[in-house]
Amino acid sequence: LPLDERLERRIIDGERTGLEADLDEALGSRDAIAIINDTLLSGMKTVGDLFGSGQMQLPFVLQSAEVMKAAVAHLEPHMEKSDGAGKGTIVLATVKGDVHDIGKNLVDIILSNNGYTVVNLGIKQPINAILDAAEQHNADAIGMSGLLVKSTVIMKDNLAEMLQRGMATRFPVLLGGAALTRSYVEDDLRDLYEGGEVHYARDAFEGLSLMDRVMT
Ligand code: B1M
Repeated sequence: LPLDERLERRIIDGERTGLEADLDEALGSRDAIAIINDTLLSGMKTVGDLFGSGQMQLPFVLQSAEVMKAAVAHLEPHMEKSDGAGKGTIVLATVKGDVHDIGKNLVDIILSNNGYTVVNLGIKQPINAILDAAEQHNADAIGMSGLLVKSTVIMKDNLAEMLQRGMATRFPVLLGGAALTRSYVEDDLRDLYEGGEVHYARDAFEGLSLMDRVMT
């Protein structure tokens, strides 16, 4: 198989042997971000489609996720880093009840590489933990990730909780994850999040440009 297809296949099949060598070869002609966006994520999308249609069982999805994580870890040192540190602090978490963290961790990498301090709380984080960390670290923003449809409801509850506690004006919120849509965040959630700032990030790069905007 050609290199690109081979890499995509490794994600789909959860096959790690030879992964690093293929990634190194790919780095010869493209940058790390392009390899992730154009090739690896397309493999993950196929995994999601196969799982969604019942053609792939969960343990195999997990294997694919492990290979994806290993690939990102291998590519990370090759990513461009900006010199400017200390642009601001964001507390980042996958919301309560949700274990998906590949996207969140990509956001962490992209923001960290671009001068932000990221306090990454991990997965299944209740709003209390997120708000405690935001206060403790004097965060400039809160980022929540979630891939399950039920996580979109949790995010809504989290915003309601922030409103109720009078914290909406304090922390701008960035939301991302495959189950969200732009209109859900920018129409429905914004409507209820009166006085606060809530943004939708389609991918890690939109997350970065939103952080840049929030900080100006
Ligand atoms: Co799960 N899973 N999974 N899964 N899984 C989905 C999300 C699903 C769509 C698959 C499907 O059915 N087609 C489906 C959800 C359906 C729904 O809610 N309606 C699903 C399901 C059902 C489940 C379980 C319930 C399965 C089960 O147990 N029966 C279970 C859930 C457990 C739980 O959370 N409580 C489960 C478990 C798992 C694994 C553990 C096996 C594994 C996760 C491993 C891990 O993350 N460590 C897994 C995986 C890998 C997937 C799919 C296949 C791939 C997700 C992924 O990593 N994508 C996924 C299918 C899909 O998404 N289409 C699926 C790559 C990643 C880079 O994308 O996270 O979207 P994503 O991030 C993007 C953007 O969304 C954005 O930036 C990234 C790109 O730059 N982004 C942000 C994300 N967060 C952001 C935050 C920001 C900004 C941007 O700012 C704060």
